[in-house]
Amino acid sequence: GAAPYVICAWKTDPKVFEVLPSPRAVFSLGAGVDHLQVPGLLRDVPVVRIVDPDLTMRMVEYVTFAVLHLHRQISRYAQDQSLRVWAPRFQTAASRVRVGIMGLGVLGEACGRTLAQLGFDVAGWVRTPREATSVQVFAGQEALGAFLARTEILVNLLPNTPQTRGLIGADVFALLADGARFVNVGRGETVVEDELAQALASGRLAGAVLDVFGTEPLPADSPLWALPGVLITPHVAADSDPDVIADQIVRNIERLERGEELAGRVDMTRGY
Ligand code: NDP
Ligand code: OXD
Repeated sequence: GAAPYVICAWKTDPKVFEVLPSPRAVFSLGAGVDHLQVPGLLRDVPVVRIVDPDLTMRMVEYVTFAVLHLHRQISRYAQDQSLRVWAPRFQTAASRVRVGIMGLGVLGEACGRTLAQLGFDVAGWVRTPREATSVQVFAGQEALGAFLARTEILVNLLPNTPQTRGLIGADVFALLADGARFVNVGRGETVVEDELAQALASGRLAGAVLDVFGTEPLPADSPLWALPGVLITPHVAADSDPDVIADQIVRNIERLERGEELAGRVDMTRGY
């Protein structure tokens, strides 16, 4: 029969790629492509991800919400409200709060810009050294300690790759500034979840907003559900608009037909 044309995939059964190992392209239906690191998919098949201003703005919305939620002590006030308690607390100025974003890619950059506009003192951590940008940038493993030491609200926007898997655990939490809080919107696999629960239970972390988990749905017996100061959402930080995805795929198929470079192609040997 004819060679399969393209595959559009979101957490597809890897068996698909055993049966159809050489499509002309694979389109991830999300920004992440970790679900496409599957044996059977040939190395030279182009893999494309979603890069879209609408998705980016949704992530900016969510991360801004999460940082403000933690910064403005909303879980404390929600608890007070449930007890009919009126208890104003000291509020630090945003300019005195150091936010650190792990992963300053398409999404991390945009989130950093908005948080800086709100007055937060923002820095980012990346893999590859880069020229100075609107926020302070720390690059590579050797700069991770300095980045963490300055960070009071840590935002994880890293992709799930062999290098980032299990990267955020007790060691990382121990290096953060006093009273640190955590936002995870990257991937659950980058976090050692029982060490996260421990850091929250012990008070090493003073709060968290968590959207992604090692196992999704988050199992009912996970301790994370019931920890005070922890807000959990079911992997909804930034959904993709189906019309936008369809349109991007159609335009990329047109490029494929014309023999042009695909937009949003991922280097799968790098993993993101
Ligand atoms: P990009 O590929 O544009 O950016 C990834 C960033 O991570 C880059 O800055 C990159 O560094 C950095 N990075 C990657 N590996 C390492 C490493 N080993 N050490 C240090 N930094 C590293 O991705 P996006 O910004 O578009 O998306 C990020 C992730 O967000 C996605 O992969 C996905 O997992 C997640 N996501 C979650 C959603 C949700 O609803 N919760 C929705 C959409 C995405 P460098 O700049 O040096 O390359
Ligand atoms: C994505 C996601 O990668 O929704 O787009 O997590």
